[in-house]
Amino acid sequence: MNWRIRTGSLSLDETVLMGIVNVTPDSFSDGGSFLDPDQAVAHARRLVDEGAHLVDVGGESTRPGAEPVPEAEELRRVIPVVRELAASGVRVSIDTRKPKVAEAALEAGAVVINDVSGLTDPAMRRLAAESGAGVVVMHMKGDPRTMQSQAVYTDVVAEVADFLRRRAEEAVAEGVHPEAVCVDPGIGFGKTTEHNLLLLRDLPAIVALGYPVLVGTSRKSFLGAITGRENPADRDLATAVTVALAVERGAHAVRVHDVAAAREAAAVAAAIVRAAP
Ligand code: HH2
Repeated sequence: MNWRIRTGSLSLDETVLMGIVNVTPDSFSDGGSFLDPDQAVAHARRLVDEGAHLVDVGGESTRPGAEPVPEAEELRRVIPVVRELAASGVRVSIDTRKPKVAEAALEAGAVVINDVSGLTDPAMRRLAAESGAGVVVMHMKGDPRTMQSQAVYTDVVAEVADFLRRRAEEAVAEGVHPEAVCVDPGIGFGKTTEHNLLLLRDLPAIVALGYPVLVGTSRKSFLGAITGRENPADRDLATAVTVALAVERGAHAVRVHDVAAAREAAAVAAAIVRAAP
């Protein structure tokens, strides 16, 4: 199985490692660390050296309660970083909800659109179809400002799977190549700890949709709630456990801050899954 991205495809035989680079002052874990474009580029290169297949560049925090960032400011933050990385051959995914930002990032060389609003904006679907970019369709309830007050589900796994199926089908109907679509249950986006755990436990229900599945648990607050680790940077061990379990349950890609740890966790989990008698 392959995931079609703009310039070719990524093999899913091995877990795809998406390294996180937030060019923001306020991301919950690395906010303020990589606001300077040179620092962001240097960090992205470190992640590639550690094994990242893709680097996810974002200029707007989507942590619960985060304030939206104006388009011009988001462009100012991310485009120089995308341009420099893409020019040196790094595969870049642009983490944005704004079609204009995605479009400029694609022009600067990005190959994947990572849209945490699930391609709800028709302009984003059009752009995805016309550009041939890979797309991540993620589940979120409401928007980052309000999502935690909307964390109400009758059956979270069925509802998230149904949302992803409908959004993916809509994108394909509007011209996005079916093999360009990757789906993501949106861990932490309008979900309680219990909802996140159920989505991870029952991940095979998302995998059964037939699209590549990306999982983003990295350093998120439910891991702090379980382990007592208050500082997000201290949650990489807990994150690695989720990576192993997600891979064991069929995830094809993971979005992480600590790429080196995730790489080992994914490799061990995949080896166990594939062990021959
Ligand atoms: N999580 C975050 C941001 N983008 N994209 C996808 N596809 N899946 C995710 O789970 C996901 C995502 C939030 O994490 P982070 O970027 O570390 O923090 P912030 O939103 O505060 O910048």
